[in-house]
Formats: sequence, structure tokens, C-alpha cells
Amino acid sequence: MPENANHPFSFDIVQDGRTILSQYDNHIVRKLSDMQGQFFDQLAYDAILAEEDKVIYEVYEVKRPEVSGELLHGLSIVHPGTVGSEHFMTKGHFHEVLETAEIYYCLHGEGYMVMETPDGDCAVEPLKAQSVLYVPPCWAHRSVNTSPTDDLVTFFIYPAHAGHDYGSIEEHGFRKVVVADKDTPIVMDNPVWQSKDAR
Ligand code: S6P
Ligand code: ZN
Repeated sequence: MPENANHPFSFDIVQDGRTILSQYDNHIVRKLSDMQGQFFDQLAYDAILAEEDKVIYEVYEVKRPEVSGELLHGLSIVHPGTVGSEHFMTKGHFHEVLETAEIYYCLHGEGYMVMETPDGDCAVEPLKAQSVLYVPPCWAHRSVNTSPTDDLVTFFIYPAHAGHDYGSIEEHGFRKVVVADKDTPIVMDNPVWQSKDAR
């Protein structure tokens, strides 16, 4: 954050030919071990983790005061890969202040945003370079990279007082998952969502 938090500032998204913020405050790295219980194929998860604790995604955040009126923003990079047939993805979350929206601008790659509401409405929207995705208030969201080779890179913007609620997704998962079926990604019901919910 600039020293004078209320002064305009600008930054670049490409640096040295690489899609990266020229200015950021936080670099979050999420590895496979941080995603325990999130992929539906637990055997595949355990097998990969026994070999290597792969980096699944990274987030570069620009800090702003976490108050209403400010906007938090940054870059999310989901790396390519699968656990079993399920594509690499973010953990996903509701906003703690449920009635807050978010915008994602896709800069590179291809994938989906998997979304759902507390009432069980589901939506899965494509992400592709130069497309914009609007996540309305009350929708949990998770980005999924369906490219076998390329990073999925998105720039996100959301109200700075929104906060994050990971608990419900960690407990139940999303109702929909994105899997690789030969060369085509398909969306299907999460095979372990029901059983987790019934526990
Ligand atoms: C925050 C926004 C993104 C995600 C990022 C990682 O509201 O949606 O910055 O934090 O894509 O996902 P997650 O689910 O691990 O926070
Ligand atoms: Zn969010």
C-alpha cells in the first residue's frame, strides 16, 4: 500500500514479459497440502502429495484498508494440473459479508468459475482471456484451470470490507466439480458432496 493510503496510484500487470503485478503487498502460495479434503478423489490426492507438495495456485494482493468504500484487488494464478480427473482449482469461499460482489477479469488461460449460493443455486461460467466475470452478492466462488499446459490468470476486484468465509466450502465442498474427460472439461455433480453433507 502506498505510504499515503489515500493518494491515487497505478501499476503494471506485465513485468519482464511475465504476467505479474509490478506492485503488490502479499504473495500467497497455496500448495496441495493446503487443499486437504477439497478434491473428490482422495486416493489420487494422497498419491500425488506423497510424491510432491505441488503449488496449485498463487495470489498477489494489493493491500488497502479493509473498510467499506475501498476496493481490494490483485492477481490470481491457478497452475495447470489435475488430481485424478479433477482440474486444479482455488479453495473457494463465500464473502464474510455475504452481500458483496466481485469482478474477475481473465487475462490469460482458460477455465471456469464454479459458483453457488447458500440456498443451493449453482452456476458455472467460462473464464477465457479478455473475458469479464461478475460474481453477484451471496455467491461462493472457486476458479478452476482447465488448460493442460497454461496458467489461468485473473485480476480480481471486490469490496474491501467483504472478508472471507472458507468454512462452509471446506466442510461441504461445492456442489459442482470440473473434470477432464479426454480433452474436454466437463461439469458434473460433486460425487462426495452429498456424503459429506450427510455426516
Ligand atoms: C477474494 C478473491 C480472490 C481469491 C483468490 C484465491 O475475494 O475471490 O482473491 O481469494 O482467487 O481463492 P481463495 O478461494 O483461496 O481465496
Ligand atoms: Zn472472493
